[in-house]
Amino acid sequence: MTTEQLTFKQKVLAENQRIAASLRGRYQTAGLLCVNLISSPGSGKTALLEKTLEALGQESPRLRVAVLTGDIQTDNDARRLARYGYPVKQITTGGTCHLDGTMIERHLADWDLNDLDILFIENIGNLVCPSSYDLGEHSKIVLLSVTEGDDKPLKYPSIFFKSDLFLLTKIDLLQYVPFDADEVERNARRIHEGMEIIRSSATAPGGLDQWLTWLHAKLAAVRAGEPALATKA
Ligand SMILES: Nc1nc2c(ncn2[C@@H]2O[C@H](COP(=O)(O)OP(=O)(O)O)[C@@H](O)[C@H]2O)c(=O)[nH]1
Ligand SMILES: [Mg+2]
Repeated sequence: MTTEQLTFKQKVLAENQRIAASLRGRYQTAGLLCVNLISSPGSGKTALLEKTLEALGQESPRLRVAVLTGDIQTDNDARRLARYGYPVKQITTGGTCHLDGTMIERHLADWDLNDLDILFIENIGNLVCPSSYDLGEHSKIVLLSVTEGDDKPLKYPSIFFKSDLFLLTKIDLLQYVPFDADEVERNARRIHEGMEIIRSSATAPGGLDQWLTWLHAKLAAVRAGEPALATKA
């Protein structure tokens, strides 16, 4: 990278940081939990959200949740998620490999955050670019499925370092693939000591129970005043 390119990238990231700080303030004022889901394409972000919205819809009282879902092309995911009766918007980036603060700000423009308890953001399928862009969220959550290889935390350390939670997805397929679930957890904790890890499945009964428990605990912490921290450097 030339010096000019480096300076430009630094300016873009600094501007994003400014917008993220403003979003963080708005989430805080509204007492809203914001989580940013990040993974490779196909690891199960939308499937996780589908099952999560379905489960939350059966709870009483019903939490007020909304979803921003990002993709390079198509509104397929927004259509999948809109079935559950919650507000959903697709962010189509047309080529950009991550969501940034401006895109979030723009798509939140006509939602009153005071009317929401949880905002889910499904990032673009990519383990690299989204890790550099703070969206003001309380937590980045990295998903990796059992078909992707247990060495991936070592190959993509930044996103494992910056995420609060690692969801090991598609655990129902473990019996069919050579994948060492204990080893992937060891690798994740080599990068991020003490990282919280949940094994999940969007297809097995009860496969999301631990995730739902985590989500409720996080919401309770935010309501009790836990701040959203700026993304780790
Ligand atoms: N067996 C199994 N398949 C899953 C699971 N989660 C997602 N899938 C499948 O994996 C594919 C990609 O899932 P999707 O949610 O679209 O991934 P995304 O690109 O990360 O949003 C779809 O065919 C899903 O049905 C799971 O827990 N178990
Ligand atoms: Mg998706």
